[in-house]
Amino acid sequence: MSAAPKTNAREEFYSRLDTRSLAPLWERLKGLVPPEPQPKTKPFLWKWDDMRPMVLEAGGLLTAEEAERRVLVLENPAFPGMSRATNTLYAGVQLIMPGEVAPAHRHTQSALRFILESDGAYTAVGGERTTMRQGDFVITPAWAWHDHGNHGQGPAIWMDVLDLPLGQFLDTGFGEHHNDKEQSVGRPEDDALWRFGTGLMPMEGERPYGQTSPVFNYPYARTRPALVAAAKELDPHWAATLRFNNPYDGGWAMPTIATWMTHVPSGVRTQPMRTTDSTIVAVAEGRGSVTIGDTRMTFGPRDIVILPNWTWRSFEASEDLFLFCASDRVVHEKLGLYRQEKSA
Ligand code: 1HN
Repeated sequence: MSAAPKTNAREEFYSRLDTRSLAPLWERLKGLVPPEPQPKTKPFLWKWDDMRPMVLEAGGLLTAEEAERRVLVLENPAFPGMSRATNTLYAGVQLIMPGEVAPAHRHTQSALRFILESDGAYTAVGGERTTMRQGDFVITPAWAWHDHGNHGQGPAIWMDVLDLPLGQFLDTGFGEHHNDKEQSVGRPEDDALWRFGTGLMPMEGERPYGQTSPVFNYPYARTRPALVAAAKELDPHWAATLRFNNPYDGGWAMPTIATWMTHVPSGVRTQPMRTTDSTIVAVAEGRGSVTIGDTRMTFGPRDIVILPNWTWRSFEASEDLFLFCASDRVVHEKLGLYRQEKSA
């Protein structure tokens, strides 16, 4: 699919087309249908030791309430000014100091939190609070009221991931504020986990959050031992990987963001693979390195790494690694676009 050679007559024709908002497809086809995906997202690493003091500094400049959400956006250098960690996902690090409240609001975007540091922070979703502990994966379904607070002694810091860029593409993003700073809480803590997260399901009743899992906190205290158990048999490319599922149908926990955790035991190196989705990785525990294309990055606990789409990657653990991952894979699968390639 190479473009036809340019001649003066053709060029002159193209500029006349342009004045009528028309364009020659044959000049564009190659760019529109390349022989393989052309990733724009760049590999990137945010170090916890850089992020933490800066988000705490923001805490000295304005309150959570003033900010509405006091967050440092993780902006991929490929997308300056666009609030994108990858081509399709937004990510940031949010701070709530003891006694503060991030006021209740809701929006059409789906959000998740991966907790990096917390001593008694909570979020409320749909009339229920959950305490957020380090390593927990917490979901805010689309259009669910949510507010956050901190009853602990120290700062609470977590990574937010939202499907904002996807919503921007579809032009479906909007939200509203709650009349009250905090929504009223009508159910006991961990109610959702007891009703939906024990291998049991209510016999009757509607799905409370449409396509999103009704379990909104997947505690690390449960995930970690499951990963350790799974590591008895390692996959050469995925090591020990478990995905977070929706108990209603066994599918992904969220309709637009795929989430899973990978455990790479110390000394193990995964075989290179590439996938059509782009992935945000937060290090829950451990140290190691990742080779992304020809870039090698060394990381430690609570660092955040971007794996661009369709780029070879391989992890190596120098200490037992536990990685939280979020990608747009679920959207690729729904649209029949997901592909992966694995080195032998
Ligand atoms: C949001 O609602 C939160 O609820 C965090 O914590 C980050 C980024 C953009 C739009 C809404 C939150 C957000 C956000």
